[in-house]
Amino acid sequence: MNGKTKHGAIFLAILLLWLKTYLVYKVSFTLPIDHFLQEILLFLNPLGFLVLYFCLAYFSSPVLRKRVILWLAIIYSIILYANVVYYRFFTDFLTIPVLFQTKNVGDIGNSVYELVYATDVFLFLDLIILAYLLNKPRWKSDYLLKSKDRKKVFITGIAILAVHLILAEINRPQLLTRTFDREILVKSLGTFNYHLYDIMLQSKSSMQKALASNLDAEEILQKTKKDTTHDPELYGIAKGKNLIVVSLESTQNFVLNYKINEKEVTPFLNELADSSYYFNNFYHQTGQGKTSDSEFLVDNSLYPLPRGAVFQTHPLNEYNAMPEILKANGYYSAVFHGNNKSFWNRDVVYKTMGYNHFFSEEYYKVTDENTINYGLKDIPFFEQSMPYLKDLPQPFYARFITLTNHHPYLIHEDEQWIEPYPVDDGTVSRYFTTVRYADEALRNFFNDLKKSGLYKNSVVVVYGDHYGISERHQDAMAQVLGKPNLTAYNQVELQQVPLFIHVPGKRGKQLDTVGGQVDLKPTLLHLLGIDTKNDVHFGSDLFSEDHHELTVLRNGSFVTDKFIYTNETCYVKPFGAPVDIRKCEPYIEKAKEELDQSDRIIYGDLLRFLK
Ligand code: GP9
Ligand code: MN
Repeated sequence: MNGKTKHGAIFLAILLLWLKTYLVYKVSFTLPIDHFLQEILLFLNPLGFLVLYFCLAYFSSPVLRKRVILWLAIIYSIILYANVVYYRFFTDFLTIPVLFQTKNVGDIGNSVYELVYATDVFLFLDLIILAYLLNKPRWKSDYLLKSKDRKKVFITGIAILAVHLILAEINRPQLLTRTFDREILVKSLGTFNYHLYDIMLQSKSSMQKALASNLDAEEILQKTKKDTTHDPELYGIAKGKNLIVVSLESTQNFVLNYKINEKEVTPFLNELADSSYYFNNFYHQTGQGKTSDSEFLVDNSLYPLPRGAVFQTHPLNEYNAMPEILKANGYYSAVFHGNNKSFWNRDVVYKTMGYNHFFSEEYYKVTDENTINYGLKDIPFFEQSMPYLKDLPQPFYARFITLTNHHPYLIHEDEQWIEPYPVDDGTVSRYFTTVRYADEALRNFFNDLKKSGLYKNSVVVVYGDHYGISERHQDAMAQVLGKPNLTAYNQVELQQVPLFIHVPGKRGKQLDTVGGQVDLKPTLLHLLGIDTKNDVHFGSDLFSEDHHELTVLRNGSFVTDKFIYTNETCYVKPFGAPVDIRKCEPYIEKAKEELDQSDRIIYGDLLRFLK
């Protein structure tokens, strides 16, 4: 047997999967490459892992080895493909907590058809080639491999991985300790090393609670600023009034005042901007938990987690959520949502957060006609909610979660009140039609609130939960926004969601204050005259003159009154020219620290030490 073919089968598998992974990086993921080192890293990053991974085949008996190699290749390919499909929907990579959320992922029903392409079979072509080649007698050589040679392969794998990690660290110092952005992790580490890293994070976070002590709690909670600044005129202006909060599914700020064929996409929201406080510089700060993350932000003024949905991973933590605080002030609280109660683990979390009642799907008359996509359509949802709302003991805190404007943005023809946007991208094109529908649903709801007399007695808040159009649609979005192309700066701007706060007796006003969902809790409590000095929160009152103008997004990008920081670049507003990084430096550490502290509170379940 000559030396060359000894490891043949393994090398063949490594080579095929290596090339496939690189191809997937280039075709299926959008991984911006800023310089040559990054391109080298991207090319190299599957290799070290693959060599070590296929060393596993050496543990099998020589007779079975070829079969084991094939199975290893199949498993690798399935994980890679799962990432491709997940990426198509979320522009993000899988994490361990997300894998345990399969119930919700399964529920994306309609969306899945859009996410699996016929051409995907090419992603498995290498397996067929591999199976065919391994069947040829030439690869028999692997049977005779000596243990000395196996060691050589293993050591080569370690060496490649070491070189790769050193390059990755040069490219981005503190990669493993300070990075919240999965895109950078995958780009530098590679999909599979990243998964291993993720498994490590998972074990670490599980241990953090067990190891957390009163002392940690004191240290972190000391550091967490308790921003209690407020506007003296507005503080307590709605004392004793009801609080109604509406979450608008996937609604981004750019749809406001947008027209298609001279027709407004959001005629009602545009009117609402005249009769309430409208924040046009307001950001979602959600991560993988999407809607549930936005709910978490609003009720707790803590950041959601960098991986997975906090609703799923930490539902039984001790929180000091809005419903609990309001309960202590005589309020009754309820959530209304036309989807099944266990989606995002809501039924469990709402109890933890102190809600008195959850009106989920089972409280509504749901028929084939009045549902689309995920569940009950927004118009019947609000209509059927009204009797329940009127019966709640007052004052109440009521949250409504809309649903119709959800990917893949489906609408019945007779309810399509605006033309789809003329662009060759179905998602972007249809998006406008479901936004238009949700806008009408909201108009009806406000009319009903007025008729019932609740309107004049309630603070009504409406906000967008998170983006609806992911970065994957940037070509179509550039067209929508009339720009030649979209920059990283534009992508951050696109994370703006609308926020309206209607305060009885107060006229409309547009506010340019930079803020995010984390700010809602102190803002709303202050309007109701409830002080926040003993509450652990990361937000600050949007109406305060001293409002903390640093809005940190969950991936570590941030926005201040003057700058936007993303992809390690500092951009100056309003046109987004890149500027010297030093301009952003004062905030970079702060932003990281804020996310880090919030994470430590959740992982360690530190609020339990406060009780
Ligand atoms: C599901 C709804 C949508 O109940 O809130 O969730 P999302 O996919 O947007 O997180
Ligand atoms: Mn949502």
